[in-house]
Amino acid sequence: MRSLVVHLGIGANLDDPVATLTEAVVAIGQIPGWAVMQVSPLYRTRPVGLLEQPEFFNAAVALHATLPPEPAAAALEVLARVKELERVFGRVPSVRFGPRRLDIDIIAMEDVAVVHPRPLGTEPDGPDAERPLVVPHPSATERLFVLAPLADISPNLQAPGWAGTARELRDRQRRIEGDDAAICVGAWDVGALRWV
Ligand code: PH2
Ligand code: MG
Ligand code: MG
Repeated sequence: MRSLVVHLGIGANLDDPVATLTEAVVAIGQIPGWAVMQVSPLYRTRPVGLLEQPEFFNAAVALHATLPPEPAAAALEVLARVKELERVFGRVPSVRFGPRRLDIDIIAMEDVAVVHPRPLGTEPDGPDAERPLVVPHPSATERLFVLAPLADISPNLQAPGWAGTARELRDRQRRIEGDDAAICVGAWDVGALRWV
């Protein structure tokens, strides 16, 4: 086993998204062998993909995880853990890009670069179940809702294949999507375990 820094993106836009994300951060920290290092500010974000749906809230989490040394095995283990959390939080299968109660995506895992078929049951989005697991996340660099919180906690992160650091990519994406696309609405309070 080895310890890896894992960056996760979390998002929600149904029911009480802020409460869901708050509870999700706490639950992520309770996974055996995982330790949360940093929780980003919370952002209110414009829906990407399917526009006619409630606005999202998004954040990013950096954690240390004890994982198998082999990259694909490590990525599959993280995927299994986050899918289990999504299930616990009551995510129901939905259309791709559609509304969701809790979405947890693997943004990056240090030097891990993996494309691997998804194990059955880890992708609830119906017709898209055939999409492979890809780490780093294939569209992270084109989404301000991922880059804005990520750059706040890990500005110098440059995952395999990225053309720049999280901060550089965030700045570029902000110019493309505009300031309204992701608005910071709170900072994580480590003592209170919520955004304030
Ligand atoms: N997630 C999606 C599709 N669109 N838009 C925003 N603003 N935030 C998200 O987390 C999001 C999205 C698919 O997972
Ligand atoms: Mg997602
Ligand atoms: Mg997802």
